[in-house]
Amino acid sequence: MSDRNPEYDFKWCPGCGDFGVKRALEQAIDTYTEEFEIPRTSNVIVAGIGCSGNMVHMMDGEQPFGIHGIHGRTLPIAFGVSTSRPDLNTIIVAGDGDFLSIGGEHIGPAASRNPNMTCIIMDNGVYGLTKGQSSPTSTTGQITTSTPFGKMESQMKPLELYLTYGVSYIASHYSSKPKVLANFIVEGMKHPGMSIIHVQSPCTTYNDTYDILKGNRREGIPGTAFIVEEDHDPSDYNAAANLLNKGGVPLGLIYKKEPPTITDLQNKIIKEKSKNPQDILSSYSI
Ligand SMILES: Cc1ncc(C[n+]2csc(CCOP(=O)(O)OP(=O)(O)O)c2C)c(N)n1
Ligand code: SF4
Ligand SMILES: [Mg+2]
Repeated sequence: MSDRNPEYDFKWCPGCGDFGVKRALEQAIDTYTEEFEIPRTSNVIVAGIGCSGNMVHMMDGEQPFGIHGIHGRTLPIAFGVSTSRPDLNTIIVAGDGDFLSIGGEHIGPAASRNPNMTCIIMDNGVYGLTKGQSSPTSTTGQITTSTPFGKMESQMKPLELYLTYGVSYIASHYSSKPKVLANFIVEGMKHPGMSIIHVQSPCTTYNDTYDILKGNRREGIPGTAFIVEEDHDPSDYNAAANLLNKGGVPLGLIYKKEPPTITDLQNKIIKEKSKNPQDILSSYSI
C-alpha cells in the first residue's frame, strides 16, 4: 500500500489536532529518510482504527509503506514488522481508544520486550471516529455521547502507565507545535527500542480541549500544558515520576533509558548458541 489511495475520501474536521501531528510526522520521516539514506518505503506506518489511524491515508508527498490493520492491534502487528525486518523504520499511529482501551493489554508485554519502534499516540480524550464516546483518557464526570450523566470511571494517566511498564523512551507534547513535535518523533525513531510520543491532539467536534491545554486569558483559563524544565534528567526514573506527579500536560522528554532490544537479544542467542534457527527450535524440550 505504497500509493496514496485516491478513493479513500475520509476527511478530518477543520481544526482537528491530527493535522498538526501529520505535519510533524511528515517532517520526521523526511529527516529520518534523508539522514539514513533509506528508501521512503522503508518507513512503515502501522495504523490503528480511528480518525487518528486514518493518518496513514493522509500523508502528502512520496508515500511511506502503510498497514491499516485491526482496532487495538497496532503493537502486535508492528512487533512482527520490527522484529522480522529490523532494517525498516517501524512507526505506529493510533488514538487513545485504540492504544489504551482495546489495545491496552499489549503495552506491558511490548514494553518488556523493547522492540525497536516509534509509537505516536494521538490523545483527544474521546472515540472521535465513532462519534464521541468516552475513552480511557476522558475526564471523570465528562459528558460524552456514551456518558450523558458524566463518565463514572477514573481517568487513565497514560504517561504514568508507560513509565511503570518500562517503556524506554517517553515524550509528551501537543499537536500545536508540529516542528517541535517532529524533533521528538525523530529522536524516538533514532532511539534503539520502544519509544512513545504521546500527543494531546484535540478533537474540535467532540472534545475541544485547545483552551484547557493552552489556556485562554480572556476566559480566565490558565492552561494545563507546561514545558519540561531544562534541568529535568530523563535518565532518572524518580525524576520522571515526580514530573508526572505534578499533573498537567508536560511538553518534552519525560524518560529515556537504553536496555537491549528484543532484536539485540535474539541476535545474541543466534550468535552464541547456534547460527541455525532449526537448531534453536529443536532445543525446546516437550
Ligand atoms: C474490534 C473493533 N471494535 C470496535 C470498533 C469500533 N471503533 C472504531 S474506531 C473506535 C474508537 C476510536 O477512538 P480512538 O482510538 O481514540 O481514535 P480517534 O477516532 O479518537 O482518533 C472504535 C471503538 C472497531 N472498528 N473494531
Ligand atoms: S471527529 Fe474529532 S478526531 Fe475525528 S476528525 Fe473530527 S475533530 Fe478530528
Ligand atoms: Mg481518540
